[in-house]
Amino acid sequence: LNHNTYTLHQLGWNDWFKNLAAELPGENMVPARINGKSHSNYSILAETGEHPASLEGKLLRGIQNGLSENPGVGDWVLATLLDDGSARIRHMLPRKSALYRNSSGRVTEKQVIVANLDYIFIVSGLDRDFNVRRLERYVTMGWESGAKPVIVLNKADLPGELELEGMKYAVEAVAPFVPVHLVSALSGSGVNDLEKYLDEGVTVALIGSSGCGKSTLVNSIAGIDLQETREVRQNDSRGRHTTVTRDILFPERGGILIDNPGLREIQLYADEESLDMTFSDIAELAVDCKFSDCTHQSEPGCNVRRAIEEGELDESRFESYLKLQKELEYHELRRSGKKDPKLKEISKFAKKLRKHGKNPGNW
Ligand SMILES: Nc1nc2c(ncn2[C@@H]2O[C@H](COP(=O)(O)OP(=O)(O)OP(=O)(O)O)[C@@H](O)[C@H]2O)c(=O)[nH]1
Ligand SMILES: [Mg+2]
Ligand SMILES: [Zn+2]
Repeated sequence: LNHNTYTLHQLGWNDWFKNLAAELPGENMVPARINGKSHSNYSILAETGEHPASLEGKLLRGIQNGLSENPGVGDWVLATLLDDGSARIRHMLPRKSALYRNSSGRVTEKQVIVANLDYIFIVSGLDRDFNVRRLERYVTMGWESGAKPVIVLNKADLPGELELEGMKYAVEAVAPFVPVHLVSALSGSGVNDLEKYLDEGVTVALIGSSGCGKSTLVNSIAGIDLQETREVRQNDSRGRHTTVTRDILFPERGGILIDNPGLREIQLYADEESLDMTFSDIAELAVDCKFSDCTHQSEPGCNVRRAIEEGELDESRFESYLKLQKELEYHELRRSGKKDPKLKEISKFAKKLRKHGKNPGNW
């Protein structure tokens, strides 16, 4: 078990959550943050330390009836601590930000990957994993999350120096406004540059394909090998032993790191505005198309096609944009009637930039 205890502030608690919690009914409840989940078994961190937890029946039914979302790692909850050291989760607090994906089931549903993050480290290995098209996909999810995306190109010890600069340049070209870091989690080079994002109460989540080095990086940032301390044994409802992997780590310098298992295939969950953030170069070009609803296929006076023809815009980037746009439309159609009100809330990608507070490229 984890013997460290953390203050609520160290866990990421703030006045925003405090005010929301004050609205919720119930007695004998304490705030806690979910740091592990396996099926219906949860692990939560409260001021008293770590507790195995399960959802209260009423909350569970609310989730089944679509009245409440399913809590995930990073979520803040209100829980009642029981005498045996376990806890009952009674409410989930609204999310400040969250990374979602679309489920690949029969009906598209959004699933939370991690909640309440301030920064999202999009990790890519500078090996065979390197793929700018996939990065565009992750960056779009990153903008959608409401957290600030940061690209971390890992395994910088592998390519030669010239090649390295070329790769960084290629990534900067496809991810406007997103800072890009070259690091080697293995040798530790460049890892210090990532520490500036971490501060007490600040949550950083890592995503990226399996094998890109997220866990190695998390250990390198935290400065210790935490791997073996990361599993919690607990009993499930039938008394069986199950293992919940803890995904939240606390580096000594402060901050909260959330590791995630690599996603084999990412079903994009995002809206048009997040796509426009990722492809802001195309969105800007489109402003000067003759028709405001130009699809950039064969319309006269299309500024996007002009830019492609004149070599200003990479055609494969434009194709990537169209592909992701199609995918979003497809999921939109399949989504089970329930429309996320947030989809309509924000009308321009510029708004999102402003929300993040100017000075992009250098959070
Ligand atoms: N050369 C090199 N190898 C690295 C580096 N970082 C990680 N690796 C290796 O890459 C492999 C995968 O690393 P992990 O940290 O397990 O990758 P992950 O992203 O956590 O993978 P999943 O948990 O499956 O999503 C391991 O063999 C690491 O030793 C690096 O900076 N350079
Ligand atoms: Mg891992
Ligand atoms: Zn056009």
